[in-house]
Amino acid sequence: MKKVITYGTYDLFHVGHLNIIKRAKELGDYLIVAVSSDKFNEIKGKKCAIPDNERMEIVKAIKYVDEVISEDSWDQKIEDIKKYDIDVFVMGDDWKGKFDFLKEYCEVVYLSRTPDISTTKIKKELKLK
Ligand code: C2G
Repeated sequence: MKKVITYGTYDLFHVGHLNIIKRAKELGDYLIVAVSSDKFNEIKGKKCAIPDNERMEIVKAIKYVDEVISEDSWDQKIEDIKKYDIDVFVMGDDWKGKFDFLKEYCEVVYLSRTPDISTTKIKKELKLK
């Protein structure tokens, strides 16, 4: 069984998030999505509109997703890849090159981002702070 993993905040879930999850699943048979906890988002300097438990619930409900885990630190990826026996690590290409160090543990794939949609854009349009 080919296992795939991807990481993200998935705040104000939108079609860009759905596209990368769908395409990540197409690269294997089993997809794990690591969703950033509120605690970790503070470290990332990201203020979420939606709390982590709800962001995880939404991602869990997506038919392409087999398992959801919490992302609590930048450096849990190697441990996750070993712990979950991951074959493919996937991220949007806004991260291109940033995770090449994982190549000694699994395949690293950067997929093109969906244009013209982002959580920041949605917040701006809704005039959220
Ligand atoms: N994404 C995309 N197209 C968009 C917006 C996002 O393909 N229009 C992808 C991103 O490239 C990422 C995933 O959707 O792979 C989740 O995006 P975010 O929720 O913004 O996650 P991010 O803040 O990039 O956190 O350790 C990695 C971090 O947790 C990634």
